[in-house]
Amino acid sequence: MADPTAGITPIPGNAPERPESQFVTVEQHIMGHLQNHPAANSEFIWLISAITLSTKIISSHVHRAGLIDIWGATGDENVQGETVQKLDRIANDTLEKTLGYRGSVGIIASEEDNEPKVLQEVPSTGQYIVMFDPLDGSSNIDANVSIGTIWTIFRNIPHIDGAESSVLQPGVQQVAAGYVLYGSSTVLVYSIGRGVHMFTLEPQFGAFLLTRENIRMPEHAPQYAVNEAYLNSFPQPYQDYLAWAKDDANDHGGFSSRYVGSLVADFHRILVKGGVFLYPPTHAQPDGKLRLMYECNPLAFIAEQAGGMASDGANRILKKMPGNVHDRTSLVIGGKKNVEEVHKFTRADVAAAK
Ligand code: P6P
Repeated sequence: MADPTAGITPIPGNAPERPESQFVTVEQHIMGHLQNHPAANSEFIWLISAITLSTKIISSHVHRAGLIDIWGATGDENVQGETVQKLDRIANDTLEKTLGYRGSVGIIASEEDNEPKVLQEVPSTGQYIVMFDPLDGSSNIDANVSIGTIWTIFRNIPHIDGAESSVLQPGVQQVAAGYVLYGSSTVLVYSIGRGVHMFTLEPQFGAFLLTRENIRMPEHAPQYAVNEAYLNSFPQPYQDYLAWAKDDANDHGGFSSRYVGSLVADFHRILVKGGVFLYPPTHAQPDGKLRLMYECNPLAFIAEQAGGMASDGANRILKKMPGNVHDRTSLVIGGKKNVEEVHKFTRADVAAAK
């Protein structure tokens, strides 16, 4: 068989030297970065293999949606009151089953489940908590728009009784986080706090192969992503920022707008090309729409590891203390200078200093 990795040359980073022709899987890459890392153990790699396996299975379903009867809704509603798509259910069940076989996973929490689930009672084994949005943007499935899986890993806190309280940790406690984008290709992006790295699924033999290392988010790009239909219900500072961004007379030379309406797709574009994503508070969603624990925290971890920033418009996302596993938050995430431009309007302290 021809070398399947021919032409896949990772952008050199600080990874250990290896022959150009050798391909690097996610598990192999993490092993290379784990020296004296708190998660440096085989249990962690075994856990990561549940995420790579699950998302390969989900990818195969997503890319066959329509060919087999997985389109449309199940007729159920999830804890969010949202209609559960068949693919949502498939993705959620796949993640729960594979993670369930990993003895190191003590607790899982999903956007699809009311409460976190305890998988391992004995704290000495279940040392990790895994939280995920199994298929974010799933309402776009039938329109063939890119969708994604977002995941995050925390350490379990066994001396705290009950799953609900163990999962309520601030984002700075994340051990690892990442997402998988099911788009024109299926890409996995992760960080264990040692930079941000991207892998592309090679469908020929079903492996995620390293395609970009140590990704740095552009500090600034004249592009914003927001659902402008809600403009009139945004708090005034957000309206003022958007008016400033649209005003060609300003020294930024004019912004353009890109909005997919699928968080993982919008974020991945910003990670690679720069810009800023905003989901401000609205009349309908006064705390913002997006979920802190399994949407905003993982993406904020990735953004900061890539040199970007993430806030709720005022406060750093990773420092927010959750009150409930399904807490919502407003979100401003993107290039450092892009987010700072927004904060000039949304952070009274910064605005006052102007
Ligand atoms: P709106 C998808 O339903 C989602 O949760 C995110 O993926 C996306 O960023 C957001 O909602 C879009 O929300 O209100 O603009 O449709």
